[in-house]
Amino acid sequence: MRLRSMMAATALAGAAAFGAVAPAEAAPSTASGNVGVQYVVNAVFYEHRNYGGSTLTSAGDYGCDTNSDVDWQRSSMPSAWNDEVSSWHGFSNCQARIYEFTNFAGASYGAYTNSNYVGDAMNDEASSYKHY
Ligand SMILES: [Ca+2]
Ligand SMILES: [Ca+2]
Repeated sequence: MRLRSMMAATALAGAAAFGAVAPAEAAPSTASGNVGVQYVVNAVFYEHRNYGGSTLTSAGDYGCDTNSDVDWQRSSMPSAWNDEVSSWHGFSNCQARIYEFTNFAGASYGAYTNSNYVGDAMNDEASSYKHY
């Protein structure tokens, strides 16, 4: 019973997050005060391959452009997420590249919009990432 209500809450939160993407992209705003529509989801990282397990949402004030430059980056993962990522979905036109170590060092994988498995070499290794 408890599990069921948790799953329902997760589904609702997911729907709310994705619902916020379109309006924020259509009208990017620097206005503070309405965080609910200011952030867009750029990627969702997953603990397991094939988009399974816990999720880590990467969000920003806006999505990614079509240039090859870096749009967003995170030089270290949240501590609970160091060496955990096994797959991801990209959103808001973003691709992701993951790095073995913090500060974008070591081996890397990507950039891809989606990856249902990062491969044996990079599985449970990601410690930083960039969005393109
Ligand atoms: Ca994993
Ligand atoms: Ca690592």
